[in-house]
Amino acid sequence: PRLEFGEEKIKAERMFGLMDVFLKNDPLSLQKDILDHVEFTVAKSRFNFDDFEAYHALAHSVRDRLIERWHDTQIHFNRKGPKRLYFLSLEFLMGRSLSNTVINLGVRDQFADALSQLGFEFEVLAEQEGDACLGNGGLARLSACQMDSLATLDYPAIGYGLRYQYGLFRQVILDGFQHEQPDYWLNFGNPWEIERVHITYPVKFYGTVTDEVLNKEKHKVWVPGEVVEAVAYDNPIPGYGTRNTIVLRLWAAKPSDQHNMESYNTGDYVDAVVNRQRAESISSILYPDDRSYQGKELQLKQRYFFVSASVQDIIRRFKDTHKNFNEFPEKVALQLNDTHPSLAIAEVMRVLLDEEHLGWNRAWDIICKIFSYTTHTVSSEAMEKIPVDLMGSLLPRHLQIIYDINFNFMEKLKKMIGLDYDRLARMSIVEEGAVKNIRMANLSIICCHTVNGVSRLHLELLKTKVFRDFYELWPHKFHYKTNGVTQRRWIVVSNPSLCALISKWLGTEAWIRDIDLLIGLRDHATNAELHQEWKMELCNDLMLVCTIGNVQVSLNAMFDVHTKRIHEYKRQLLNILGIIHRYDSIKNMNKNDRKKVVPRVCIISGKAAPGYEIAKKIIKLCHVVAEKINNDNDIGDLLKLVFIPDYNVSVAELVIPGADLSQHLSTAGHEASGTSSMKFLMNGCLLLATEDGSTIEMIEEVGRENMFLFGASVNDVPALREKGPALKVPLQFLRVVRMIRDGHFGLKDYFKSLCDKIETGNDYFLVGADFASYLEAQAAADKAFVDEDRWTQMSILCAAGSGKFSSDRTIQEYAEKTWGIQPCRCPS
Ligand code: GLS
Repeated sequence: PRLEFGEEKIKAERMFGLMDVFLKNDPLSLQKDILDHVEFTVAKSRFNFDDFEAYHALAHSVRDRLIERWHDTQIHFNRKGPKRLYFLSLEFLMGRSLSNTVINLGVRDQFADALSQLGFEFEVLAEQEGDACLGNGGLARLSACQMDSLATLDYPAIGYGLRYQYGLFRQVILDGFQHEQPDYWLNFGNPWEIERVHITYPVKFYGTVTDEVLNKEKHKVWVPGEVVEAVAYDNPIPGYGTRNTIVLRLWAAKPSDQHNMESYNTGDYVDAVVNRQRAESISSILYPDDRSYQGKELQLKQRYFFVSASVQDIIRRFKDTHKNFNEFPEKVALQLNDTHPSLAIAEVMRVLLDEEHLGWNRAWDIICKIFSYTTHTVSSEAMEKIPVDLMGSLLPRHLQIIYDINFNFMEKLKKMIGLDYDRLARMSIVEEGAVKNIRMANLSIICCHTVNGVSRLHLELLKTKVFRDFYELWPHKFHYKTNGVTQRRWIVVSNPSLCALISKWLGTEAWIRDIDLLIGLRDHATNAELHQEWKMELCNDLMLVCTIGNVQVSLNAMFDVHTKRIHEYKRQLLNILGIIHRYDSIKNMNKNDRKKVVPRVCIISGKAAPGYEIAKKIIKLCHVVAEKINNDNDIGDLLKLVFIPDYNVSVAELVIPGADLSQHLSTAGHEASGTSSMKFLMNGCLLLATEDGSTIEMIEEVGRENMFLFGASVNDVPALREKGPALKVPLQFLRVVRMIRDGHFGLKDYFKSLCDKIETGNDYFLVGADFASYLEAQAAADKAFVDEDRWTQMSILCAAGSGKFSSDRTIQEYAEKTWGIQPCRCPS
């Protein structure tokens, strides 16, 4: 039963009554707030401050408004006591906060006016903000979009993550090679977070487990060898069109007072302090590899640190209002964003057993009701494994618990499937072998009530391949929620002119909260007046052109964009080979034929993991090819190739609105979902894509005729691979690979290993096999582009059909079908 806090309730009611006398949004109040922050927060004279200082003062004034709403939301949630969602993710790619925040709070124009009277321009100040890059790629940006939707749809949710001091490395290109530089993003302060010095938890590592008798019952006691303190940093996340503001709570590691006290008496005081300081390194760095687990001690420490602090916080919040754990599953839903936070399962079990003394059966019953898991991976090889030795030394009690869970599961499984030892071995949490490992995906499937894939095709692959054994055992556990992205960031913030155009033609701004309304654009898809305005919008590539920098391009060209992490399966190489083919063809054309060529500006952008050699060679190849083409006067404006360095959320916000065509070339069956395609689609950009991940669902929404599809389907892939050296590849393909091998672009020895990778018989990602159909799709895009009306109509239909790919839809499905949470809207 909930405790009633009579006093607090009365206080809270009084506060709601006072709400409208709190922060005001008229120009004078805003100006006063900004100048107050200049003077007292930034500590500059209000008569003399620059853009950067103005940005900080502005951000603090916006933050004040966020805090006010967040407090109100918290009070409301506390009064209502709804079931809460706890979203655990090791990565959040938030990007910039200012523009998104003022739009969600509905105060953008007010702030812009107030600033202009002070002599500042909102857009200029917004440019002062750096990106918060606390994540690698799609998975991390998805978490950010989902937080925006959770707040907007009024769900009582909290996000938990790590406050890395170094975000994803900055990519610097020197002589065409990628170099990595640390992103010490907190250097200039972060106005969007609130440090909670009083919200801290001890996190234990190493040590031993002993038995203790308490009330005649035996209990395990973990005596740690090291203790580190977790400090909370809160980042409020405002909803759009609602007062609700939720929080993303990020943990930072600090030395603990309980740490190694005795060494202070031994005379090595300075060494002891330096040692203590090392604790901070736990949360200092984001691992830059987006698809593999390194098995490093620090990485495991980091994961447990984040999980332990979050679980303590969740249980503390629950115990504030509950005397026992009976209602825990009705009040708590824990979402594991991939297996990265899956140690939370063992941690909750440990707390319930060893600290709350609930007994195995009760604790296990709770575990099975509260956890859900989403996998973002398509291959078994990429699944996370933790060496047993490492786990045993760092987290000795957790290893015991995982062994116990596994023992119970294996016993049950034997009764169900008999002594099929191969299958038992495959399904066991413990992988036997030279190095024994804990399989975190198996742990997650066994303990979670629901396992979600991120697109319909992804679920199919999970059922038939990756998790087949488990699917046959528990078909009811497996579901999918196709990913989505937030239209607030990806249209309203990043493409304001398109936003205005859509609102004008739909006659409402309601689509910003209710994306299904976008479909209304279909009614105007052939309207000449809309075509005229839409074309103007499509031509508006200026921002993109500015981003490209010093390469001269024609505004009439087709802007063809390929932006994402560099991976062999994403096949940036296919794009570059296609560009070489285009270059070679133009070179061999006569004057008349050249007149028919559609001018192209090809843009590629993305980071390679620092240790991923082949990916780095792809980046270098892109640069040498660009060097050759862009300096060939004979080609002129007909073809340009540009690599934009340091792809991040802010670069995406510039590039996506300016793109005419975007490429999504993963070998079918390798992209779990893909989310950048959704952002392009919403912006009316046409897609050139394989039938992979969520693209299959896009075909249903916008129609095959409005996309440029190519390549082997997921069912064709195994047979093509099997052909090996007998696989037929087109002559054009052999020719372009030969050009690289022969040193047409220089560095032929350096690129040899890259060419070997796509040699027939070796070509795992089927670059050669898909080349002919890729060129056909490219030709179809050229043909459509010259027919302006057709292109415009296709573009309108893409935007109109993109509604399904809003994260609002994704979150609503999760809330209703997986988490069992209800909206809880704060009165406004
Ligand atoms: C990823 C997948 O590779 C993407 O296809 C997917 O869109 C994304 C979000 O679900 O998750 N998995 C991963 O490890 N990084 C990703 O971007």
